Amino acid sequence: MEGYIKNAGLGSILEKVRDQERLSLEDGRKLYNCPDVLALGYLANIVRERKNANDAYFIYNQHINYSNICTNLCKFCAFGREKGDDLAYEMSVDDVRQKVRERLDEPITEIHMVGGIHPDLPFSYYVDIVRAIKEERPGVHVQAFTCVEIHHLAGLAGMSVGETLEVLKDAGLGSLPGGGAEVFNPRIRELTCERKLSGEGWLEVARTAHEHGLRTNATMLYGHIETIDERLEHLDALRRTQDESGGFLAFIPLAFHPKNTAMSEHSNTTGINDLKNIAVSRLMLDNFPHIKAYWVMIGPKLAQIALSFGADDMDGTVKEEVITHMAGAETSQALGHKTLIRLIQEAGRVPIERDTLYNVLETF
Ligand code: V47
Repeated sequence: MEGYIKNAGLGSILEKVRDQERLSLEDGRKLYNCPDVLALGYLANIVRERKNANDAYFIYNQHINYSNICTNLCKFCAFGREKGDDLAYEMSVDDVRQKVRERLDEPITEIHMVGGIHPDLPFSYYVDIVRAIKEERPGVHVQAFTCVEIHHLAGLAGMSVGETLEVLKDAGLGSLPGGGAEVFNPRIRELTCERKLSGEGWLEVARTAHEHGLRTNATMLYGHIETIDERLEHLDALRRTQDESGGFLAFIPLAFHPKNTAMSEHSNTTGINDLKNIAVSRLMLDNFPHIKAYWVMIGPKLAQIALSFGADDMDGTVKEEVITHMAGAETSQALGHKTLIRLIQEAGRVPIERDTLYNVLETF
């Protein structure tokens, strides 16, 4: 295998990976530019197995998107709507409660809840929806509100981000999902999401969450106008933040879905691009414990293969996914518990049902 990796031009990176030495941005460029995806997978798999052995995680979760009304209206997003739009919706606290009640017979351990940047819902609404979820399902872990939403909520509450997080924590918030990161570079933000919190602002909220004992995830939306260097800069910013705080749990590369967006002239990402982003992120983010292959975006079949290209997690059952499906995703909106186990076993990995914080619930 050593000869094969050398022939692919990655011999010096193989040595660094074996010696557990940090890869440079130049190494990252080499990896992204390497046409041999199997060589990338081989390297990423060394790190993947060192960190997570033969285990592949999944979770029994439920997604709730409390509202799609959004003032940011990012060009890559098919979910956000202006208030008054025919497709705009907003759940009341009781609607959110009802969503939880509908599935009380299922062994859901996590509720993943995000929405848009709503122009006029008060801070109390956000506290109340978290509280309502915990009242209906006291044992569930509420992973809710991206760093962008948290920044908005702090503005509504007239409090610091830290104080805002403390109030939400008291209401039952358990951790933050990784959305809203997009690509941190200001050029990309200017061209695709000019009203959104800056990359630096996103990282600052994540840092504050970590200081307040809340773990968070991180994402990168790839496959639109970003360059390889802008991807690497994004990964490097996450790596440096993680060096300081250690609070990130998982990184999830998000494949851009162009349909119904203001960027619909772009094509969908390819399988090779998806696998490259999984592999390169596993190699660059040496201080992230987990890399997720989000089956909703790349499809269950590729997510299964991604388990040999750096990923150690397939996310979960999900159900009623809206954000990617509004943007034309052709995957189903839910995967059964049994299907997830089968996908992982067939990939030659050991399926581990986890909770949000990666505590093992059951090994199959
Ligand atoms: O914040 C928006 C992205 C994110 C599109 O933390 C799009 O475990 C692709 O962050 N094509 C929401 N992506 C999803 C997300 C997520 C999903 C699963 C697990 C976790 C986690 C986080 O999706 C948004 C935005 O970055 N997005 N529009 C689109 N057209």
